[in-house]
Formats: sequence, structure tokens, C-alpha cells
Amino acid sequence: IRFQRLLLTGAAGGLGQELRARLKAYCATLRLSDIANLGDEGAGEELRPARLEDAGAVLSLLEGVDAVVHLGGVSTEQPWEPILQANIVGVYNLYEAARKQGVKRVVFASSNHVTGFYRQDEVVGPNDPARPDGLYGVSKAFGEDLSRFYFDRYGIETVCLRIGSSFPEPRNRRMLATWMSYDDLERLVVASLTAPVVGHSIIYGMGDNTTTWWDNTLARHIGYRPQDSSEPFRAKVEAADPHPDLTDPAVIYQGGPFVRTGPFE
Ligand code: 15L
Repeated sequence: IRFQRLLLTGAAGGLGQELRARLKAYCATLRLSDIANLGDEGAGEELRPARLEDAGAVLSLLEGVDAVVHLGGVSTEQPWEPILQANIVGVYNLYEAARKQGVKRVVFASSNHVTGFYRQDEVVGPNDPARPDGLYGVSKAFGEDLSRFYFDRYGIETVCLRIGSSFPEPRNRRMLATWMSYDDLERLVVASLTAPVVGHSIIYGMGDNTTTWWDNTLARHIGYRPQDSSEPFRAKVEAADPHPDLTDPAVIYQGGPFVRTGPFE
């Protein structure tokens, strides 16, 4: 047990459900928040449904927590209004609450879609300019910038995780590069919570894959060592899609299908 109380937002989502089970080992109390149903409160859990756009609710959410794992918000390309509320207003409310409640570290679920308009024949690192592949990617870039400001101005540390594709298995050719197992996700989040000093850091959430588009060498101080590779799934994934269309933007760019989602009106 390293923490008295951790807050996990977005706890009802795909990665939230995984981390709900896994983060309990690291804290006496795990506070869980979402707008979707969180089920029953287990031992060592506190269920606190909250809307991220509700500043007052978010302020009480962060009361008495040692650190936050912020997965909450919209996680796909969507129309502007939901993204504005959950990911822009919501992340501002989160950092204001951290400032007012004295919370000193946040692990922010950013996304590979911050740099989704780089091509699949380029290798990108955290110091390259953002090239978001949609409004969702723009909102995650905003969260990265906002968290950098809260570090420079108020000393609140953040690790921005530009998560690739975290699923039980890679589902397509793109995910041979972007895939991260749930065990590696846990390793990454725990390293981000427990590294002695992180300042403001950006790290791509990927596994120990053979094909990679992302350079994490500038984030070695976090101490994340991925252990699972997409390579054992390669033959199966390639057989399912033997002739990819090399003129399809989803095949050309790192963001995959996100680069051609929308507009919505
Ligand atoms: C994301 O940011 C999404 O939240 C997730 O559902 C995946 O689609 C992932 O990116 C991806 O790029 O595969």
C-alpha cells in the first residue's frame, strides 16, 4: 500500500474497469467516479458519481486524495459540445480542484490522437508539435497544455499518458504498433504514480512492440518497462486483412480511422 486514497475518474469505462480492480492493491481507499453506472461499492472503495463539467462536484471529488488517475471524459471523436463539456471544461475543473485541495500529482489519460496526423512512416516524440487528428485529439492537447501550466505555475505534477490502444489483444494492423496490454497499462500507471519526481512528463502508452511510431526515450525517468508485445498476434492480424488499401487515410496516418471521423453536421 503506497497511498491512503487514490481517485480514479472514468472508472466505469474500458480502462477504468481494469484499473479499478488493479489499483486497489496500491491504496487503502480507492475513490471511483463516472457518470455511467459504477455497480456496487466493494471493500476499500468509495463510489462518487460526478459530472466533470460540474465544478462544485469535482471540487469535492478531490477532497482528501493523494493523487488522481484521470480517465474521465469523452474517449472518441464526437461532436464539439460533449467534448467541450467533458474534456475542456472538465479538465479545467479537475486542475482547479487539485489546486484548491492541495493534490500534488495527476496521471492524465491523454491519447495518441494528439499526434494522430503524423504518418505511420514517421517516429514521433513528446517534443514534436502536436498534430491532433480531430476535436478529441485537440481536447487532449488542451489537457496536456493545461497540466503543463499547472505544473509551471503551481507545482502540480502530471504524467500525460498518450495511450495507444489498450485492449485484450491488438485488433488490426494499426494496433501492432499502438497496442498495450492491460498488465502494461497497470505498470505504466503505477510507475507514473510512484516515480519520485515526474514534473510534467509526456509518455506514449504502448507495449514492447516491434513496430513502433513513438519514442519514449525522454520519459525514461518514469521507469516504465513494457513487457508485452503485439508480435505474437501479428500473423493472425495480418491474415485477417491481407491487402490493406495504402491510399486510405486511416492506413496512412497514425490516428487510423479517427482521421476520417466527422464532421457531424
Ligand atoms: C483512443 O484515444 C480511444 O479512447 C480508444 O478507444 C482507442 O480507439 C484508441 O484511442 C486507439 O487509438 O486505438
